[in-house]
Amino acid sequence: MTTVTLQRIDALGVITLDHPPVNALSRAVRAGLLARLQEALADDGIQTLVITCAGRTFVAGADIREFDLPLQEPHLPEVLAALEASPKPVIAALHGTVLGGGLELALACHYRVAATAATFALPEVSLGLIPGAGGTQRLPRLVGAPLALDMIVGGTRLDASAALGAGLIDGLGEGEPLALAQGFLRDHPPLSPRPTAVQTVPPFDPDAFEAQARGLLRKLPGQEAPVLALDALRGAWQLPLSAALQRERELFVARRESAQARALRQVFFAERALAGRNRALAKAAPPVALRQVAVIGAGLMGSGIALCLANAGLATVLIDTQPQALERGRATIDSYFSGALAKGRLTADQANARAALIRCETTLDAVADADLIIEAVFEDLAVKQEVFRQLDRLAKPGAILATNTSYLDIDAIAGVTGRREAVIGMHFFSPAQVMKLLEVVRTRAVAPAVLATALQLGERLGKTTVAVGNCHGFVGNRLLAVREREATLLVEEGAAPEQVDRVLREFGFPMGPFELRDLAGIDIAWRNRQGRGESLSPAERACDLIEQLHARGRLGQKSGAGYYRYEPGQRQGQADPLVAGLLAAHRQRRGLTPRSHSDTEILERCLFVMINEAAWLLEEGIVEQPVDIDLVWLHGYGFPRYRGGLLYHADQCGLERIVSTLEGWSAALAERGTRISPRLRQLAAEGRRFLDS
Ligand code: T1G
Repeated sequence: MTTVTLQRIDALGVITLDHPPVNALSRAVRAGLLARLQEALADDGIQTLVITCAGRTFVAGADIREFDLPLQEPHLPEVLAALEASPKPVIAALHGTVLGGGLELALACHYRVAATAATFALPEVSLGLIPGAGGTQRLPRLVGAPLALDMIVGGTRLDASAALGAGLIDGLGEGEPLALAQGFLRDHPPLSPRPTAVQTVPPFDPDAFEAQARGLLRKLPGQEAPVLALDALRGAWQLPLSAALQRERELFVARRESAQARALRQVFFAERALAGRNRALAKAAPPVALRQVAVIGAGLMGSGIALCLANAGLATVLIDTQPQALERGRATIDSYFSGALAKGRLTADQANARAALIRCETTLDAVADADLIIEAVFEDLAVKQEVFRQLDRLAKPGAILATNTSYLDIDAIAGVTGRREAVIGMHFFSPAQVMKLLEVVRTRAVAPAVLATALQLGERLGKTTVAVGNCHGFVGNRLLAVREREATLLVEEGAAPEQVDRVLREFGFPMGPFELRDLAGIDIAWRNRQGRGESLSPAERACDLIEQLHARGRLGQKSGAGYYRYEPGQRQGQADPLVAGLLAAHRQRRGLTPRSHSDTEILERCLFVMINEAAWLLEEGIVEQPVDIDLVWLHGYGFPRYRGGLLYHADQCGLERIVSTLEGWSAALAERGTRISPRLRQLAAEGRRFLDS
């Protein structure tokens, strides 16, 4: 139910927007605001106006759901221009997350007061857009060009005290926003209109500005919106106001239709739909109450998981039977909190309270009171099975036993316990306290309440939590293995690792498969291949580059050399002639005549085999919806967000073209035991898309 009301309190006209859940500026809200404004201006009893919002936040932006519709009047810039032109002073009374069009609305008011917990941002570029209602013109006039650049192009968010210091708001305090506005009015009589747009941008160093802009754009490769947002922003001092506003509007309207904006909108709503599905699952089978959680293994993953739990306010016992490992884990935790304190992310009280939630122990007996136990020990099936035998004996009845394994068979782990229905996978990504993705892996016997508990915990930890089935590598790592295999076959055929990495980096991945392998460690891949034994196809087994590098002690960044050579302290590798020689000798041994590959072939080979494997994941019921696969790779593997996700991208390519391309490789695919998924063929034949299915 949407309402925009005007209430008179003495000579104050209070316009209240009420459009749950976040007061997005839908057409109805814009029309209501314009109508109430005109009523207030016509009412001689009203001398001053206040714009405020009901509910949990002031306007959090334009209504994203309208962006796929034709533009509808009244357009936001016109509404805000009318507001700013008001002959009566207008105060914006702010609280919650004042974002996008909401901040632009506030900027068009003459004064702004905010609750101390309010935050401010123009996040449009994260949606492939630019501020489209005067934000690029009014913000720099209030806060200056450098901070406006950080906010508009860099996505910087300000809290209320920073906003006050920057001149974005004129007052802040505890309590109801309307009361704050009334107090401000009392303390500043008489207020007069103060249009923002007629002010000028405070002087700044243009060279420093351009250097700052270059630095920001370097961090946003491939994204179109930040470049255009910067272009619009420069208009604030390079163009007359009306021309600058016109340019901003033209750029914004064009952005709405762009492929990148469509893709980013798709991701925005997919993330929220997933959270809704997880909440529904948790309602269907009430989760187990978690009073205490135990983590087994204080290594990088275990201590990261303990941090996630403590940050979510959960009492945690971190257990490692190796005292030195436990000390290292504790040190990791303490340095995390002292770092958060130093950077101002946490107050001293918050940091101390969270650190105190983590108790360290050296005996597995300490799991006795835990409602959930997350195992994060060495990635070896026998080792994990032994730990689960002990946990099964020591954990209290009803306790849930979770494993953080990243690809091992969880049914084989559950099978050694007497409580298979209570065993589940919770695959965190490293570093756990940073990475958003959590794969919750169902076993054959898992109880619905156990699944619900893990999903609810994932949401509580702020993770993108995706329920997946049990198979080698689950969803994320199974697709990673397919991409890695294809990349390795490409270099066996004659491509250089640095070419493959460049192509995938230019597509938008943070790094290519060989850079990633060197980062994660060649020894991890070596152990994985050893563990896969029989399941390696002859073609994969023959392509033993990993074994050759491993045998030479080239373990990647950690040993100074892997596929690339690393100068001491350098994370950026250099192509290594030794590896080129090793590849040439390998091809010779295998009787392969090296050939060149186009960038297009490299990209399509890597992506299309992943898309085919993703279709198999759907076919096998490992994952419920195509969008889940997209969210796994967006949040766990750096798939470029502005491309919408792996299967969203497949839909943009066209499934028919993908199938016909795969059929062109069918002989090579057959050699490595890969078949084209019937699901993919069917969708292509019916002219459908993954994300419609
Ligand atoms: N439009 C439509 N729906 C929105 C929305 C929006 N701007 N923001 C949130 N929702 C819905 C969301 O889909 C979900 O719906 C519910 O609100 C709760 O959201 C002209 C062009 C505000 C920080 O980018 O960052 O203004 O799933 O689960 O975690 O220049 O939502 O319940 O059906 O995220 O508490 C700029 C986007 C738009 C802000 C709240 N604004 N939203 O987070 O709840 S472009 C944004 C958020 C623009 C102007 C330009 C967050 C939040 P459902 P939620 P939350």
